[in-house]
Amino acid sequence: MDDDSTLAWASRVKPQELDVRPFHPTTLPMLRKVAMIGVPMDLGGGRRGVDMGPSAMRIAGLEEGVRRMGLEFEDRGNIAVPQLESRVPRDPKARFQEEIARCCRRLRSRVERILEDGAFPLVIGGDHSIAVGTVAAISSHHHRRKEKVGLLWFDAHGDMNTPQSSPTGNIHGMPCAMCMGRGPEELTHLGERYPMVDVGNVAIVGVRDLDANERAEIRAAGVQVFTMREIDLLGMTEVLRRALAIVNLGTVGFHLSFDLDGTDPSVAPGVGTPVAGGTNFRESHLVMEQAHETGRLLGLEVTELNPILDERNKTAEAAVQLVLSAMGKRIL
Ligand SMILES: [Mn+2]
Repeated sequence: MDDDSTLAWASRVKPQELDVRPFHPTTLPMLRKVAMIGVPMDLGGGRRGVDMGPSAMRIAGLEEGVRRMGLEFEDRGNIAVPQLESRVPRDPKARFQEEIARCCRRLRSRVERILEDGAFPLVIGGDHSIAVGTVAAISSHHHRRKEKVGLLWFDAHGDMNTPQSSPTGNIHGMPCAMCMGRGPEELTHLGERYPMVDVGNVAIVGVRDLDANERAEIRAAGVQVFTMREIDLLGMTEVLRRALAIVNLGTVGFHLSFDLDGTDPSVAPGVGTPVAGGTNFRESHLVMEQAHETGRLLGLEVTELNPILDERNKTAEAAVQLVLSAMGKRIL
């Protein structure tokens, strides 16, 4: 962010206003069954490889790990995504928008089915553009029950661009803004509720790489961003306490959209867009553990795994462990 006190920005909400305890009563069922959907999507990014993410997670033992925790696991396969080579982007400001919207609509209905079945939706990407479909599903499902949802966005980037601000036109740099109603209608109106989430219920954590015009977008939106600087200054425990208070304020719970590039490349080298200076191994797990601890996690999505850039599937194996932490795996 700009040099005018990032800490003051992150501290806009006073800690005393953020008592994490008195949440709205929740109607969430106990987590018993995890249902996974793979989305081999790479139309939203500038580099090939993240379409292999779902396979790499399966190979790294995701199902076995979840089952070993005593939970049921159902692999509901992959969403069909067109091959990048077979397509030509129509709009350079929002590349492959039609294709991405089509896949996200498909993903939305698949995730809604999982929620109706009373299972926990686990979405494995794929580039981060898929979050529009996942969040649309979770938002719509609860909107029909007159409930609001929050969004915890873990990422090295803001994903707050719009087609106007984006230097690349890659949609994976825009989904967080879209979930808050900023961007092309075809994607922002993908759910039954507009916006899918209120800006006051969104927290972005782990940011360290923003585009020049994206900073203005963040300020215009008024979304709460906790950059790596806040994590350094306040510690991950306090940052998560504040972030979780925001996503749970007046909501039934929240969705966690976890971009693996938020984690430092020393822990997760195999990601779409690696950026130095990310959260370490334990800080990343703490995000998952504290999210689980609230008992209000509505869905989890892990994105931007790029097996081509990985070292012997190290990032996929780390990602599986992170998922297990979010499902309630404990050290002791
Ligand atoms: Mn992202």
